Amino acid sequence: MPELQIIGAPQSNYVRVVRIACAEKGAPYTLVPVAPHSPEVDAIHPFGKIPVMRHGDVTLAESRAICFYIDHAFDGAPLVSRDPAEGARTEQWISIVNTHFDVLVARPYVGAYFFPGTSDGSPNRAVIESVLPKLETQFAMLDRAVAKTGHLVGNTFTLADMNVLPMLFYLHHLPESGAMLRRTAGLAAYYERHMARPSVSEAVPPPFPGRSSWAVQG
Ligand SMILES: N[C@@H](CCC(=O)N[C@@H](CS)C(=O)NCC(=O)O)C(=O)O
Repeated sequence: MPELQIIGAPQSNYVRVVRIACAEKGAPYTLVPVAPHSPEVDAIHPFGKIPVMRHGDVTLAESRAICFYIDHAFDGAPLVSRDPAEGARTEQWISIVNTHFDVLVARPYVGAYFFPGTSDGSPNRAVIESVLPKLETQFAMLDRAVAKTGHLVGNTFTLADMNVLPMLFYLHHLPESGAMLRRTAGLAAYYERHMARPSVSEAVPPPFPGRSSWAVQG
């Protein structure tokens, strides 16, 4: 079998999702740790985003498509149930998390700390304050979703869980969101439990370039 390459910096949430998926499937891969818009990435993703993937003649962009490929091309337990309703529920949670939680709340908040766009590089308080009420609502929504089984879908660890955990990792390490997560008991227990899973803990991202740790001042 040709080498499976996952291409993208390990700090990326979505690179981590794909790495967790590979580990869950037992699919060996080589990480090519390059930034968005690198030539290797631009050759595959129309907008230069990471991750992208190369496996022999197969090249793919977008984490969901890459995970589909890994799920179907490799042996191992399915990442998404083949049962229509259960599989669709997994897709539903991936879509909700990617189009609402990530884009509207988690990404602007995390960006306000790590890519603040302020003249002195300090956290962008205007963005942080505007997003915090929405974050509370989104945490409550996720808390309800995992309340019954400790998973987003059914009683197993699916791609829906793999998809949200890397986002929660950043939120856990930042001041207001970390405190909010710890106050949201069910979601906090969900986070701690699944962070300890080998596929997840083995893909902990290194700090962003120029930083020595994830510790951040509010
Ligand atoms: N929908 C894409 C999102 C990928 C994405 O936004 N990647 C970020 C890093 S986490 C990126 O490449 N950002 C650079 C940019 O948007 O220019 C996926 O699921 O793969």
